[in-house]
Amino acid sequence: LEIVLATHNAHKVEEFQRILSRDVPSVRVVAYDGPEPVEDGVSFAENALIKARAAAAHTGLVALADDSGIAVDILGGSPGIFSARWAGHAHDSAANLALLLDQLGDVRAEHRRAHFSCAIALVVPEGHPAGASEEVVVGEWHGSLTTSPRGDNGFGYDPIFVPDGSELTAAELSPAAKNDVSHRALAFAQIVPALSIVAAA
Ligand code: ITT
Repeated sequence: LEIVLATHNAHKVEEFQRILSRDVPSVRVVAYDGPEPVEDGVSFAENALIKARAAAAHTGLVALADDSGIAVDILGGSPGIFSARWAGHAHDSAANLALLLDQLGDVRAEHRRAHFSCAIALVVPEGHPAGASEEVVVGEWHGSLTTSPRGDNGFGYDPIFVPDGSELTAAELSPAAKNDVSHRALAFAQIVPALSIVAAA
């Protein structure tokens, strides 16, 4: 099965490819280079569906999309769906996490709770042998935020996120260790059954 991965974020593509080749090796991923839809949903799930629908419509292929971000309890769930452009510049991770640390100031460790969310949408277009369908799943990864960045692996907010049960930040974990437990891995595990059915059709 050839599927199109509706993301322009190279880090997500890399994590997806590792997880896919581990869990559904019969799937081959092609990158999406068509027009980007306006992500005007109010949730990770809505935005993931918007992206997957656009990629499926443009390519005629089965599409997967990821919409994700980090929610900080004491900030009422921000940055949330605005995580990619929290400091105003899309994908400037250093600026985004510096702003977030600034906003938290010297808030004590027990009040620095946060979680990553990842919504994955699967859209099977009309005409596919499996029949047209849509499904969205969400995975969460809970932990707390450090006061300064640590580690070089991963991307985005990984250097300031310490998952529950770990002393290391997500950026200090190996890629394989992150992919065993992350919000993306948890969401992915939930979409595997549907993906396997589509792959077998
Ligand atoms: P696409 O829309 O092209 O997929 P994007 O990066 O713009 O790429 P999002 O709108 O879903 O995608 O933003 C996700 C942001 O959330 C991302 O840029 C990171 O800042 C953060 N994020 C998501 N998953 C993360 C992870 O596993 N580790 C660290 N930060 C993550």
